[in-house]
Amino acid sequence: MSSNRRPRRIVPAPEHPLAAPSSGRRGFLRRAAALSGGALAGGAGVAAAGAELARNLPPNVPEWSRTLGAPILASPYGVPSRFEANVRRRESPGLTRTPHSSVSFTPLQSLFGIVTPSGLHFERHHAGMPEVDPHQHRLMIHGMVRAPRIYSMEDLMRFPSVSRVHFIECGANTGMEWANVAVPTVQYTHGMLACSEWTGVPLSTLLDEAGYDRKARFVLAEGADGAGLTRTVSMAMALDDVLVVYGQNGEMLRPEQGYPLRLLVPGVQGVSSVKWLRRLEVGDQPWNTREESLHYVDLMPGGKHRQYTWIQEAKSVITTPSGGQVILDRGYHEITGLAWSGRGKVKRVDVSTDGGRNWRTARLQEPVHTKALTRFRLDWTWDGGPALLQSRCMDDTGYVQPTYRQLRAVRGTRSIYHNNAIQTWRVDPSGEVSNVQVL
Ligand SMILES: Nc1nc2c(c(=O)[nH]1)N[C@H]1C(S)=C(S)[C@@H](COP(=O)(O)O)O[C@H]1N2
Ligand SMILES: [Mo]
Repeated sequence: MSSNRRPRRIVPAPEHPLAAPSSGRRGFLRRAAALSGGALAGGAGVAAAGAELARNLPPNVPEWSRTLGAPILASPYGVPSRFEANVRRRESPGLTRTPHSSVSFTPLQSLFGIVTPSGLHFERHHAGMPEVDPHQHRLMIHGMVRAPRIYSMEDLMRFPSVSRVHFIECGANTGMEWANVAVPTVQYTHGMLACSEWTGVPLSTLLDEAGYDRKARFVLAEGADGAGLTRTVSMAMALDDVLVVYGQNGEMLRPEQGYPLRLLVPGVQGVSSVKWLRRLEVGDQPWNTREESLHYVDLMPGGKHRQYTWIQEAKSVITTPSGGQVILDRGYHEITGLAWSGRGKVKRVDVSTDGGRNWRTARLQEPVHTKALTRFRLDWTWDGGPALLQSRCMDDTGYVQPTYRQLRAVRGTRSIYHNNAIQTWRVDPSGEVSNVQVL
């Protein structure tokens, strides 16, 4: 019961992506709901009888109200309650051959607001996670610059800094769903996605400092991991909003996110945000590295590959109710989810409960940041009948998130990257929510 917002009313998804929902547990929760009156149709709360109220008055207080609690510093670096143990990153079995070149997914179904707790930020490593000593780490800037530089972390942290909220989405997010439904929960369909407040130095500051050549058009970023991951970033982006970051949600980056230094390319597919950043080379042509010629290219219907598609276009997904959850009773439910666009701000999110025939505009949580996750919410009364839940994002360029039919007309069904189609969750009269595709 621990992982969900309304444990009594919506049962969390099974922990294992391939595991059948545990009917025993669900049965228990149904009974519990019935006993406490939670199954009352239409009731958003539980009406308590007089006897129940009396049983809840002092001296009838819970066990933990009668004793001393744990002392301070029970945990010098705080961790979540043990009752939240179900809220965790998960790996999709069989997705990759080794855990060193794999992905763990963010449990989007369990999160509130727009910030991903650092410990739940999805991980994507090409050659495992290096342990980088911040005292020995250096960032080199060279190539078409007047004054090549090598910075220590102390040097970098002396520059004027900025903090900004941005999402990171792997280009392969939702990539398993191109041809048909492949995975059961939002953690696996959309969980290569996270959003943090990042702190660091604008790349433009460092480029100015090195005196970049005005004829330069690209910057190569290289990571210090065994993969030596390299990606080309355009000079236009580099001078616009790219950051060299060391801070994540108020503290130093987590090792999984590139401690002690990473590139952060807002709005662009995750691979460009090179972790454990050690080298920046300024040049006048793209480098066509392995990760931008062999991988991270889009296979188009005609058989050609499209290269350098950087931007993560407008996209959204309902996180509650979502695949694998069970709605226990009719009546009021809040539909909520996340929307984002690599081009700017989310302007509007529409929600449909009938597979796209009728749409209502959702509330957006303020403030809406640019190139950041945006929380949307809509009131819904479930009448107990079948429903098809969808969300559709529009960004401030006017771009509207496509249906699967629209996306496939352009991209076919054999791609891996950049699937931003409208997601559908089917609600059965039993209350079970599952992943389906509506064209
Ligand atoms: N050096 C290095 N940088 C990297 C990677 C990597 O394996 N090595 N993976 C990339 C990919 S494919 C993605 S999607 C993002 C993921 O960032 P995260 O692990 O912080 O979620 O990091 C990118 N930066
Ligand atoms: Mo990625």
